[in-house]
Amino acid sequence: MSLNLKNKGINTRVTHAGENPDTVHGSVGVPIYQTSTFKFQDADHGARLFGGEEKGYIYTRIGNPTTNTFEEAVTLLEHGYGGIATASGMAAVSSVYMAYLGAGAHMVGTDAVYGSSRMVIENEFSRFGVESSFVDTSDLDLIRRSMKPNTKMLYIETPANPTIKLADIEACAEIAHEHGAVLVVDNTFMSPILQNPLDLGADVVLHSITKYINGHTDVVGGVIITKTEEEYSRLKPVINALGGTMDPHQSWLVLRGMRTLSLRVQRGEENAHKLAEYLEAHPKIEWVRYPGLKSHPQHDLAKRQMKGFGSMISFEVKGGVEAGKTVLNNVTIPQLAVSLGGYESLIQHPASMTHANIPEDERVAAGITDGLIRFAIGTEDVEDLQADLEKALSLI
Ligand code: LCS
Repeated sequence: MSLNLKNKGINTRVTHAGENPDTVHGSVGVPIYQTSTFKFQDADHGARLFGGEEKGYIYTRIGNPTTNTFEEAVTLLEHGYGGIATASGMAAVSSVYMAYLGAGAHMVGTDAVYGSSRMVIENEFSRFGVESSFVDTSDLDLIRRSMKPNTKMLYIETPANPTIKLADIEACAEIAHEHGAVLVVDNTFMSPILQNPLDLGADVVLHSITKYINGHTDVVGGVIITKTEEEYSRLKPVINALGGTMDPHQSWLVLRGMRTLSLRVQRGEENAHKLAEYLEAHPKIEWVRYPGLKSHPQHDLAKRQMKGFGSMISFEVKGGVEAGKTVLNNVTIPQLAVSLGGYESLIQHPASMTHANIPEDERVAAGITDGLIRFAIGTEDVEDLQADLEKALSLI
């Protein structure tokens, strides 16, 4: 009897999606098909595979059983039609841009996206005649005003990195579709456990799986999931041709990491909620932004479109950059490193690190102020994290 996961809950899906792809030996663990190419049965078989008359593997850049198992599993979690795994999150982002944008096209994007997702448009795609408007996508009227007759894509990150501002996915889908544009959502900060943009009208969702989906800070990767066969058929040849596909060993590691995704996400969120409340009440803290706090300007939207509030917090210490450095240099459990979504807590300073490539005026206009500290909360004991922060804050 085969297991039908379509009618099962998210925890059952995460545990069993992509199980038993080995029909030869029945291995429970997913095998790694570490091969670059696949042998045809005969000349006609090879021709049929290339002609698309028969399904089968040809060459690992185009498709591989281990990678395909991961793609099917993550597609099931995002309620999509098809998934395409990529070598990194940026390979996913750039491939989506390449598929939908060209000379004379315009895109509207979240101003506080991950730095490279913005800079690759402003510095590279602009050389090929792509226009862009990066705006505060928590403001629906501003999005509407930014759309032009040649806008082909609305690209949002929600919550945005690192301002933790939200965009209303359903409303963005409506605006994009009214203008004949696609809505693409970078769902990295939520993971498929806490937010499913395709259910809210998005056409394409993508993740840096370097973060929550892999969750162990040992792999870089990305994935794109489409809502329809049409979007999948638009994207798949672009990624095959650009070559930023995922390697079979990478796919195996990511599948292994993904099995504990819902447990890690739940634990991280519990910790984050408590720490956000602790920081908000602390006399040395200027402000805290976390979607689970009533003080978050879009707390109601968070409750409506997200299944949980996640484990990313941003905050600013009274005394600005220098006081912030005291915290960064004196915490001992969170490690001072970029990235997020791993089992361990990480802390960093976006203005001088992840978002340093954005020109200062644009960065500050997007709300990424000099004093902002980004805190990615892991699965440690929350009492230990709080005591560690308290000690660092006491040194200011
Ligand atoms: N999208 C988001 C929301 C990200 O945070 C990142 C990387 C990417 C896409 C790109 O993914 P990658 O190619 O690195 O897998 N964010 C990082 C960050 O915040 N710190 O270091 C990398």
